[in-house]
Parts: sequence; structure tokens; C-alpha cells
Amino acid sequence: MNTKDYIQREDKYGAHNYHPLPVVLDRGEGVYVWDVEGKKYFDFLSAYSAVNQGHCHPKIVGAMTEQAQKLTLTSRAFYNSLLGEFEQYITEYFGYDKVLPMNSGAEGDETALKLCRKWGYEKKGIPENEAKIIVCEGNFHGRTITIISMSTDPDSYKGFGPYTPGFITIPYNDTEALEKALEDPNVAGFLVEPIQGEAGVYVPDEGFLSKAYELCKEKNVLFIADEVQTGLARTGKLLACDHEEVRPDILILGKALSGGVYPVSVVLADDDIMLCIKPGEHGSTYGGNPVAAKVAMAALEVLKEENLAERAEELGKKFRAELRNIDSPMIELVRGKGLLNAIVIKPTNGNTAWDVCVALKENGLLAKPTHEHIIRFAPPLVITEEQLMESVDIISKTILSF
Ligand code: IF1
Repeated sequence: MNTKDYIQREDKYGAHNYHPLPVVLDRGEGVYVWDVEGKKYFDFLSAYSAVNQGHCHPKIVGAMTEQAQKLTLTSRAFYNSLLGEFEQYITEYFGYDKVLPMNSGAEGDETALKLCRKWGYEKKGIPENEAKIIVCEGNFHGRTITIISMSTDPDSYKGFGPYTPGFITIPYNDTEALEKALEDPNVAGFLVEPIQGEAGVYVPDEGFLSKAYELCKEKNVLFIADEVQTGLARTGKLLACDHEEVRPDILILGKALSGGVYPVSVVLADDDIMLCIKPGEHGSTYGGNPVAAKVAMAALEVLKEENLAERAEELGKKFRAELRNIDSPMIELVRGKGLLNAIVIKPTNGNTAWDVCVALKENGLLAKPTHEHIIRFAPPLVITEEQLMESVDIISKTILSF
């Protein structure tokens, strides 16, 4: 079978809920992936920042295979020998009283929304069913009905109504709009991505996060950071909020929390918030299972052992400088933080960001456009300077070839 055969089979038997680049991946190691014909690529998407530690990191895979042969799933009907260890490890790692473990990023966001509403009723005294949560235009927090009810992107919400009520939308990076929205006494929380990934790596102004946090505190509103994509060293700090020393009241993590090996997400908060959810009021079959616990601890250890945040900071600066040196009218602008970057492509002679990504694939580098004309570049954080420069050469050569 060749690439075409694999694609045809998926097309025949699989739902058409994605439009992937025409490449069929078969193996991954570190920054590299290989397709079914043995061609090697730099992975510059990192499964949307889920493999910050690199593909098939031996320590993380080792943790999974070791635990998978001992005890994989007990449900939370019983205790298990790894969950408490993981809970202590991750709450000390990020400095919170408690953690609620789930599986997907969307489940993490849903958990944060439920926690925020519950806190609003029990601690802030908002009338039952009146709680409001402020979100930003251009947000992406997952694909469930409630989460797409917050979305301003028709591709996310069209055709899936009716929608969950209780959300106020403001422009991103706009503290004046936030200040105005916070006048509503029924606001319980403000949910925000420190950098909007899906919107095209939209980095807010310096000071936006800290000002937003301050405004929320003045109005007794919870500041909820969705760091599913920006967290875990991706933007050059352990958390993107660390760039402004903002400590979210509720922190949502996912993706690289397991290094791309197993779905693990968490919500972190202090007792006065977390204990609003009582036994039997929330959970999931796989949430906090022994394999997830073991894998997540290994994934978090790797971040520290391999100094991935510092590397992302340093290599990100170099990467943006190199991209800005490419002398091509197709590159409208380069933006990002750490190793979460994007270029805005000006369509030239009818060539779009998609055409650039197909050409990049031909030249051995995988990236995917978001919103028509933006190409996100997010390699695993284990990339070496030499590999980064080789990738810059591929990107430069490809863009200049148009
Ligand atoms: C897809 C986007 C990225 C996320 C943030 C929560 C979630 C995501 C900030 C939900 C997930 C993924 C979903 C995936 C593609 C990818 C994506 F393009 F969809 F928006 F990264 F930008 N918060 N993002 O980015 O986590 O439930 O997926 O584990 O749906 O196509 P999840």
C-alpha cells in the first residue's frame, strides 16, 4: 500500500471531520516523523503542541509500558496507588492546593466552567442559574456543545445549536471591554487563552494578562487560564501566564501533559474553589487512571530535566529573527512567543498558505495552515539549534520558490 491507498481507505471508512495534508505518518522520534514511504520530515505542528517533549520520548513511553503491565484502570470507585502520588506531584509542581484529573483538553475546559459556575453560586452568591462567564472573540477551547457555544467561529458552532447560555464575548486583548463586561454582578469568571493558538498565534499586548487579572480580582471574578496549548514550556516559560507573573485562579492543562502518549488533562485550583465540587458531582471513567498518572509525572519531569522552557525561549527568538530575514513579499508578518510561532502569508499569484504547506511537505517539513492564510510553526521543544537552522533553510527555500 502507498500513501494514496491509505488516504482512500480513510476516506471510505472514516468520518470526514478533518481535511489533513496528503501525508500518511507511520513513525515518530523526537522532532522527526516518517511517512509510509519512509520519507522523513521535521514535525512543525507537534500534534498542536501535544508532543513538546518530542515523539515517543523513551522516558514517557517507558512509564506507560511499565504501568500498562501492572494496572491500567480502576475507575474512581476505588482508590489506586498512583493517583495520590500524581496529585501531590502536580500540585507542588504548579503551586496549587488541589487538582481534578480528566482526559481531553475539552474536558479540562468543561470542568473549569462547571467549577467556576459552582463557585459563583456557593461563594460569590450569584443567583442560581444566573452565572455568566466572559470569553474572548477568536477563542478556541475545544469541540463540545457548551464550548462551541462560546465560540465566535462559525466553523466551530454553525449547525450545532441550540447553544449553552451564560457567556459574554469581548474582543481579545481589550482590557477596557473586559472592565465594562465585569460591571455585571453575575459574572463568575473570565476564561482566556494567554496566547490564542487557533486564532493564529495571536499574542496579546504586554501587560494584558496582568491587567485582566487585576480587573477580575477587583470584581471577585475568577481568572481562568486555558494553557492547554500554551502551557508546559511551549512559549518559553513553564506557563504562558508566567511571562507576566499571573497566577490563574483556575489553571487548565492538557496536550503535552502526557507528551503525546496518552490523553491527560487537569484543572488546578485552591481549596476555596476546588472544594465547591462535592463527591459524585463530577468525574469521568478514565480521569486520574494509573497510566495517566504515571505518564503525566514522566512528561512533567522531562520538561525540567531537559530545560525545555529555556530552550523554547532561546530558540524561539532565533527562529523569529531568521524568519523575519526571509526576503519575500509572501510573508506579511512573523509573530509568536517561545516555540509557538506563526507567519501570516499574503496570497501571491494565487498561492495560499495551503500551497506553501504542501510545498513544505515536499521539502521535508510538516506544518498546517490555520484560518486560510496563517501557518503555525510549533516544533517539539527538544529541537536542537542545528535542526532549527536546517528547518529555517527549508522554510526559506520553500517560500522563496513561489
Ligand atoms: C481539533 C485547533 C489547536 C486548545 C485549547 C482546549 C483544547 C484545544 C487552547 C481542547 C485543542 C486542538 C484541537 C484539534 C486541533 C487543535 C487546535 F486548531 F483546533 F484549535 F491546537 F489550535 N484549549 N486544540 O487548542 O483540547 O479536547 O482537543 O484535547 O479539534 O482539530 P482537546
